[in-house]
Amino acid sequence: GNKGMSAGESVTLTLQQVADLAHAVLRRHGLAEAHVGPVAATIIAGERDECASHGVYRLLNCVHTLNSGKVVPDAVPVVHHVSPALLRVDAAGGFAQLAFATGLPLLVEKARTMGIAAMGINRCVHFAALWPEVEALTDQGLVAFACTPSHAWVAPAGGTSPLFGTNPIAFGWPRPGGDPFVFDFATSAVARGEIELHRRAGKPIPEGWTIDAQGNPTTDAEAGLAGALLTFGGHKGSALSAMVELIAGPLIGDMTSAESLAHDDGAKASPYGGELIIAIDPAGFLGAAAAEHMQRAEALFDGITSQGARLPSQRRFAARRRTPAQGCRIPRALYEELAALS
Ligand code: NDP
Ligand code: PYC
Repeated sequence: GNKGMSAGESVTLTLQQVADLAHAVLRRHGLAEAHVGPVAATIIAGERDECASHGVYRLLNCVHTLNSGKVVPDAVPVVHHVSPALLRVDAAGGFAQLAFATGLPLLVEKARTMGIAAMGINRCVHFAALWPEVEALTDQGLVAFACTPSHAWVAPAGGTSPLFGTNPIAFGWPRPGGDPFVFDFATSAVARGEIELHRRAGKPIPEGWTIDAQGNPTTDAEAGLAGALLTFGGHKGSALSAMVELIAGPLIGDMTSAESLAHDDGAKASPYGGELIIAIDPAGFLGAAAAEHMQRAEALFDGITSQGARLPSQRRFAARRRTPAQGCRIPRALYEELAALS
């Protein structure tokens, strides 16, 4: 959302400055030290990969959520073995990042032993992008899937009242010797954070993202945020969004997006509830032959890129290689707001 900004309207920070800012803001607002590292890491990664809606902008949500008492700042996640292929992590009301990191080694171990394993995170506050989590699994050579409900902001296709969350779905596939294949997107036409960035910048939003409170299409970010987001791909995104509600909600004993919004009770804090993460070991089906078949999968990616199409995450990985030297460009107004909170 911030591309093409003149030097006067933005500031450029090194990744170290981004990290210092994130750590300082989170510490100043009472987040326990065990959480500061994992929470900051996901925000720094977002800024490094030029994901404006889930980079340092998210610090505002974190601070607001901390200030409103809707997250337990010193929660201690507890891991429960459920069965040989299942584990649950009770985040105890804390941010999801520490809970994810706490459960990750056991998820990996179970996936390697059983071929497939799932981790349900319960009672977590999730404000972030999902790709850092699926990349933690592709880094271990595993195929990964993750999803989480959010708050009821999205109307089902054919309806006009907010019911679903923006409900992201992320998938990761490890690739020999290269960046993984990763996609991660909201099942709404766009993440709500992206619409918020348009509102902050005073920019209209494209048609098809939202309807206003009367159910009419709108390109006004404020009116759209007060109405409902639309699903992506009509009934298809709507069904996928319902799936996320089900498998990362009742299936793991946690909240739907409507329940999360009711729990929020007007505080406008980040969503609260569960997350489902599935890890699959390619060696589970194929044993020693897995490497040969993973190599064969490369033809699919070549088939995409050889016709000029791009892979999802290709933009992010390009940014990741650029920002360590070039730094991260942040809207000046956002930087000043965050600096005042640090
Ligand atoms: P986008 O609509 O921008 O879609 C993002 C995905 O699509 C990325 O994998 C992106 O890769 C890929 N992509 C974009 N354009 C192309 C293209 N032309 N060709 C191929 N691939 C493409 O993102 P959203 O607004 O839907 O979501 C943004 C983020 O918000 C996600 O990370 C999501 O996890 C997060 N989110 C989190 C929520 C939560 O509750 N925790 C709720 C909702 C969203 P690339 O990055 O390389 O452009
Ligand atoms: O952008 O929709 C969103 C979002 C919700 C929670 C985190 N991001």
